[in-house]
Amino acid sequence: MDFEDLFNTPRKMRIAGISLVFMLAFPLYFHFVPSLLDEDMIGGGSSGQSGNWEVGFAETPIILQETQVLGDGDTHDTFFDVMTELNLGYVELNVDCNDNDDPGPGFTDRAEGTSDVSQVEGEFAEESADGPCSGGDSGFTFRWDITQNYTGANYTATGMSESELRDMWMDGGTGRGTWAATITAEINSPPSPLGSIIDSDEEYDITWTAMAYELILQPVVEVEA
Ligand SMILES: [Ca+2]
Ligand SMILES: [Ca+2]
Repeated sequence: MDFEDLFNTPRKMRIAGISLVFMLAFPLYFHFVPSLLDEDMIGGGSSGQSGNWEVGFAETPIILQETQVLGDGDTHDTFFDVMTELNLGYVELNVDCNDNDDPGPGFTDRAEGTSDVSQVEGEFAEESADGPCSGGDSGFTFRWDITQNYTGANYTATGMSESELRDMWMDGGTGRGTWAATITAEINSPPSPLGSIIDSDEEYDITWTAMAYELILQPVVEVEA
């Protein structure tokens, strides 16, 4: 067949034109449809495609602070109600104290604590600790991860879908409720009649922090060389 025979009538030209459209349309169709299936059917929504992401956390701390002066063997119950629509990264209880009542070294007071997580949603381990009231990072700290492995540090995720990241960075609705702890004071003073006059109590700074956050995901745009 001569090449000219293909186009020598209007009808043949029209058929050739339609054929051309299909030749272009089918590869385009098969090029795009799998990616549509990926997103809408396989990945569950428009977030199914894997890629690289800048992962960040916009943090909003929820804080409760109180100060208690306690004598030797005194206890104080502290409570922290946590309710938020945001995700929770962690809950922390920090008890600080700085015993500077005694002249010279020694006879440092101490802080003791035990937690009560029975009124909190989810499974959390009880904590207990004690530490000296020596200023700086003294006393003790309890910390519970509400979102597993939460640090709040930004990072780049590679080869992950948006929904996988959202599943990873969520608290599962746990951590809400009333966090509680009992703090017990241990007061030490020089063994003399004046001892209890020199030092009979200590001031305890109690700080509860629930770190709430919003996940910030930004796709990393690949620039091909
Ligand atoms: Ca003391
Ligand atoms: Ca003291």
